[in-house]
Amino acid sequence: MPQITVTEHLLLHQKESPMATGRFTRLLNELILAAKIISREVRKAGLVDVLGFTGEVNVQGEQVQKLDEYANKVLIHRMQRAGVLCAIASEENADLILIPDTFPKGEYFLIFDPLDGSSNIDANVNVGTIFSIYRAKDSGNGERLSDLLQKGSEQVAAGYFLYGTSTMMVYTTGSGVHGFTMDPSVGEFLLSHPDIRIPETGRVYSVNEAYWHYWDDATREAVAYFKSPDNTRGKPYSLRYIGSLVADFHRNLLYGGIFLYPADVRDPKKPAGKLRLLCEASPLAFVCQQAGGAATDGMGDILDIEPQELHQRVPLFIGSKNDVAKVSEIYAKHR
Ligand code: AHM
Ligand code: MG
Repeated sequence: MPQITVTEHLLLHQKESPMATGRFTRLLNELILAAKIISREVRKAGLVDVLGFTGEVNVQGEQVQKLDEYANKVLIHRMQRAGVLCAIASEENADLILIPDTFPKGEYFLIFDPLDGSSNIDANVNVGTIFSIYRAKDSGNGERLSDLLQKGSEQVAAGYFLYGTSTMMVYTTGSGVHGFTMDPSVGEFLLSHPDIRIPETGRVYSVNEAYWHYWDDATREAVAYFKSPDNTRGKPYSLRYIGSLVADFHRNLLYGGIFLYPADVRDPKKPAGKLRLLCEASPLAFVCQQAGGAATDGMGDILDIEPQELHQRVPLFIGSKNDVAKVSEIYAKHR
């Protein structure tokens, strides 16, 4: 069977788009190269001295691990040189990262979580890189936040690299979701999951249920629904929670299910939950929507939220369409 590489796939799709200039393909190719470098490093994590905390604290107030830092540096270094970006933003950097004058600039804005789930690295659990791409608004030069912050529905592309039992790339440009698996013998991502569709109703719910006491009534009712033998499925969903958003999301995308990270009413630092709108929720919401699923913050579609700041957090309920609709229905009842 002929194998389609991700580069071939990008070129074929580029041909179908009248807007295509090849610059966007270049952007994704640079991103793929960065991910291959990160994947190589993640693979040898147990062999070399890259595990453990550096002792530093990132912009979110969390301890940074060495691999987070490495992934962040690789992405910034490569993407600043891509020649197609006007600015970059990372979960690990408080401010926008500009393109030095020595490199050509472009029209795209890239935002990423360099190594999502990194608190699991020491236990050899799957981690991933989540990315989101926008075109800068016409109004400015693409170096001011106001030129760049846009709602998720404006994304040009989004996806993730999952460093799991194999390394995968899953992405959308707004015409379906496609998954590629890295063949390590040739160092290429090969099309393995064309046109991924998430089942309309899932069989898994994924949430950190230890926070039950800190949830509001709507969240408790929603989680109780998925556990109940009397739900519309007629039996409880299975609980699966890795604690790596990108890995939990990927499993639910393939098998059907819902991932929940609600607001924590106890913790004043987490009134909007833990996850970040721009580098986690929006890109996965775009992928999910393109696979036939949905994502809400309990009030409305994640993709319709106008961001106010770079590191804004948001409650996230994402996955199979009917399961997300159930959560929205319960939240609406409690308003
Ligand atoms: P990170 O981006 O710093 O790794 O944090 C986000 C991670 C998600 O991958 C995961 O879903 C969540 O934190 C788990 O949080 P908790 O331990 O509160 O359940
Ligand atoms: Mg993350």
